[in-house]
Amino acid sequence: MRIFKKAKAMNKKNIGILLPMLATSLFTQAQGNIRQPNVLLIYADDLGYGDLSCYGAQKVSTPNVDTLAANGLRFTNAHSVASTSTPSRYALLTCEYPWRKRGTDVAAGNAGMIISPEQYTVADMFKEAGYTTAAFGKWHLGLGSESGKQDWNKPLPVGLADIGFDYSYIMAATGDRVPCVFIENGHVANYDASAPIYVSYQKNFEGEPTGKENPELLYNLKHSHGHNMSIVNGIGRIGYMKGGGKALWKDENIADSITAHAIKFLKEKRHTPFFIYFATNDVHVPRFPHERFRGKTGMGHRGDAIAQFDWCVGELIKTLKELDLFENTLIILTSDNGPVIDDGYDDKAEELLGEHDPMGNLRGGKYSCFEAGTRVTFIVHWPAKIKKAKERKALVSQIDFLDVMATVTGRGNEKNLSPDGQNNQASAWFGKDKNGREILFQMASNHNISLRTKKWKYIPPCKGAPMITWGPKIETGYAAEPQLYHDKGEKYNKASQKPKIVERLQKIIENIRTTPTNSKQ
Ligand code: NG6
Ligand code: CA
Repeated sequence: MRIFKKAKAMNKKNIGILLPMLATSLFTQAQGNIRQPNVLLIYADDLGYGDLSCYGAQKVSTPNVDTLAANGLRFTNAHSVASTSTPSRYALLTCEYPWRKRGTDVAAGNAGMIISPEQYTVADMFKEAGYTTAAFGKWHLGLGSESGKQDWNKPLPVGLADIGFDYSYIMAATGDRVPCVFIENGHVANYDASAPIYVSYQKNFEGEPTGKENPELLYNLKHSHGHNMSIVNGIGRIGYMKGGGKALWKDENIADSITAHAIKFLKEKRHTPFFIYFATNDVHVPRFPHERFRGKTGMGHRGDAIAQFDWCVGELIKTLKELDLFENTLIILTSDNGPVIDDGYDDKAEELLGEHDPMGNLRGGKYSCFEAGTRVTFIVHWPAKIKKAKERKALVSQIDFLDVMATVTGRGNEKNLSPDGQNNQASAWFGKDKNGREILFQMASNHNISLRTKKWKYIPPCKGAPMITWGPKIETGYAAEPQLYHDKGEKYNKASQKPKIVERLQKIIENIRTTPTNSKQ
């Protein structure tokens, strides 16, 4: 079985790989100004298939994203690997399915690093190819060597630098989880020595107010379910923290802050090829956009957070254009999972939704086995390569990110570099192949793995209630019977009419659960 370890990428065997890379890079240098393309991944959080105007949204306008779609490829059947954040992000960065790794469920803010330093990541791959690499915004993949043992007042011993990122300015977990501070290259940014930081997911710190006991202190947002532990910026969170002082973030400034840091990085690193992982907090809860976006959509904070997301995209585009890098920058815009309307705060997202359909006519949503859980917006913009705007129905999965990106850096003809990705998908991602994958896998929050082919969607039988029981009003897709759908809306279960197909697809799922895709290369 192949083992995808970072060390392996550097051993002698791989000189065979590195030499052609060197040749490619010499070749590109010899061409004058032509250099390897920059790559900007814009990774939204909980953005629905129907949340962008280029995907049919009417009540919110996303002109900057729409420009990318209008000059690039807009995919209609592209998927994240899971319907929640941590497993999706794990899969995107390592291109290993999350069910192969313990601890990839929605992570606490004090989780230790989930991707181990020995693992090979997309950032490692870019670094090997001579790129400068950076991550901004939501992380949610753990930090430090051991869960719950971090000393947030000192540099964290293990972090993004160990998995290929030269620079990072990130939130440890989510907006709704403590610690509510940015971490820059493993240190708390704007660290305030007068307010040392303590974090616990077990118990509160003496004398600290909580959303549960002190609801009068929730001056910015009240919770609708959960989120009643520590209060930061007048908003209740998951987990307890003490201290932080001037390092504590203000939710209304998060989008500005990550955008400003990314722009600074772009300006400084303009002369080398770069890979930027730009992971927004929008449109995850707590949604609390800057006041200049408030009231823009009439849909309250959720809609306004979409407008804010679009603004971030616009600022990045503007900067790339100013630096004359827009032509040769590959931009991929997508989301970690599908949408949820009320995810635990009373932000009036349900009341003000009106005709807007975040799910874009798909069934289910975040957390779910149904399509809205993982079918996400996916736009590929690369002026140097993609000359004509197109809609693409190809089946595309984020599990192929690393291997497809390897082809972008000139490593196209090698074996796949990740446990589960396929480099032969590059032609679909860049518009040449109209079909994409034959099969892709979608993991729900209960770990049930569904499968999609061009024709069928198969959801294996599993335990669990048909609706989420703890807050969000979302159909889970969990059922004791197998489900086989041909229709986009997943309404008509054909499983009992097509037992042979069910049997075949069930076997494929059992196989992918235990056997990495590239283990037999
Ligand atoms: C849930 C949170 C939800 C969100 C989610 C993770 C509660 C009641 N709900 O447990 O608000 O944080 O986890 O979302 O705590 S994700 O997009 O990062 O996966
Ligand atoms: Ca998410």
